[in-house]
Amino acid sequence: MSDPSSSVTDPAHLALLDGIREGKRVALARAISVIENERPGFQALLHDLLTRGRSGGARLGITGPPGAGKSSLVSEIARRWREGEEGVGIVAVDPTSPYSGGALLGDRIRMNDLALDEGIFIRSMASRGSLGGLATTTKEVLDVMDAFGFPRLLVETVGVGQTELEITGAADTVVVVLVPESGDGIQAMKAGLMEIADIFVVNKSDRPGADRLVKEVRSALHYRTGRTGRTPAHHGVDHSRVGGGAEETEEQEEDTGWVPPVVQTMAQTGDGVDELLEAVAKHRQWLDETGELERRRRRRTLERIRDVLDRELKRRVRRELSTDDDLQDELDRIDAGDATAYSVAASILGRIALDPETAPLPGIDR
Ligand SMILES: Nc1nc2c(ncn2[C@@H]2O[C@H](COP(=O)(O)OP(=O)(O)OP(=O)(O)O)[C@@H](O)[C@H]2O)c(=O)[nH]1
Ligand SMILES: [Mg+2]
Repeated sequence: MSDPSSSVTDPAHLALLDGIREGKRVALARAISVIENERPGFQALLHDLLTRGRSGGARLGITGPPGAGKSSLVSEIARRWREGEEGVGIVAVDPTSPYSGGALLGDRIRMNDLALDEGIFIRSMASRGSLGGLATTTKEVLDVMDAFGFPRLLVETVGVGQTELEITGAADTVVVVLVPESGDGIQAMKAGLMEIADIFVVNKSDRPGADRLVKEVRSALHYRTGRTGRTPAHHGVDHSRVGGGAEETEEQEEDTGWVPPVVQTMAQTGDGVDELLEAVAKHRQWLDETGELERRRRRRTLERIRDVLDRELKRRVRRELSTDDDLQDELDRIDAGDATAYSVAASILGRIALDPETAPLPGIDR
């Protein structure tokens, strides 16, 4: 039975909502496609899914340079969670191609027979939506998996500049994977990874230079915390303020903060993955106890409102100005000195806002 208060009007989408409620994976897969392709009514679908309940699944982000072993780690982690019978939703984000990274993950998972596991759902996607950045769509797909009821969510992004940093908008806990080769230690500082990492992994510990990299990262972390008397500011938040008054000593401040541990792994063999999961659990406990989880989630929600607005405005502008022809009259008026790009933009904005067809988000009452 469909919910009479639903904002979804499309019968196909109503069927998807029912299917998701009944735990049907095929409905989940289709709903994700609707959202990924930003098909008409996708916002209403998300709205309904999110208002009807979330599992509040823990979101673990894995990022790092190409080939660092992120997918290998993801499949090892998923396998362990499944041994504990927990459902796992996985999103693999590929910055360049919608296929290669995800296909690789798919292969790896298949090797481990994980893809056949009903408790695991894997989706790979491109990092850029048609109108958003890492996007909003990636985060929405995680939301859908959460609404479906997966208590564990994993998101893998290949760290290339911004996407690496954007993972903080998608995950509660961010794991940055580094490898001994290619001077990653130094690069990490440059790319701002120090700020976003909750946990560092030095993978490919079988390779030479692993111990040195661990030391490098540790000393960089120590330098940061030692110099400022604070734990690293994470996600724009000054952790020294978490749960403490101004008169606290530096030592006490550090006790309430989080110093990212550095864990060594060999993802290929699974060595160190148990230790990594212990660190993840500890971080989660820290998030809960300090109220940081709540703060991070609220910050993400705030970001989401901005993202959705941004995307919706772009969408409407595109619809309004689908071809250059739409602007010929305005161009003439600008030529004649009766208008400027600014006055034209202002009047288009007014039109977009007032159009009764497009003013509310489709299917959602104001
Ligand atoms: N020697 C060694 N190789 C590893 C280890 N972990 C992963 N690899 C190998 O590194 C290669 C890349 O592994 P992936 O797990 O696909 O790495 P990734 O970071 O997901 O790669 P992209 O998604 O393409 O960026 C594969 O050939 C793995 O078998 C490790 O601990 N030691
Ligand atoms: Mg991968």
